[in-house]
Amino acid sequence: MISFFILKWRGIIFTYLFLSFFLFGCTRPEDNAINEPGKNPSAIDSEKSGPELHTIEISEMKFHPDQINVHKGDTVIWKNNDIVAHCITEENTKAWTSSKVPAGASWKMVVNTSANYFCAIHQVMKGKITVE
Ligand SMILES: [Cu+2]
Repeated sequence: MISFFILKWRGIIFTYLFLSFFLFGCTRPEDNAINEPGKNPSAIDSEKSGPELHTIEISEMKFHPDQINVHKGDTVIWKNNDIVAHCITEENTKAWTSSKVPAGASWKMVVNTSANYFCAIHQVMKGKITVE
């Protein structure tokens, strides 16, 4: 009778150990992947995401924002939400220009170097792009 109980408990204990081996075997690698030290998930995301898109709105005769920081190869898009046409022109050497951007239209450019720019139609309108 006693040996029967011992065998029964042995069976339960072995079953428990057997199951827990599989349960821990399945869950532990996932836990480690999530909590692995030195790996910041957001840092990995930012490495993966390629060139960014920056939007500058043109309204009330101003660029909004009038200063932005970008990474080399990012795209900047100017959206003319004003009621008149504007242009986006490199200020110092006129290295590049959008030509006339009608009201409601937009123009975009891949940025590789820092630049001061302005609207050649309304020369008080100025902006700056800094490549970090
Ligand atoms: Cu303008």
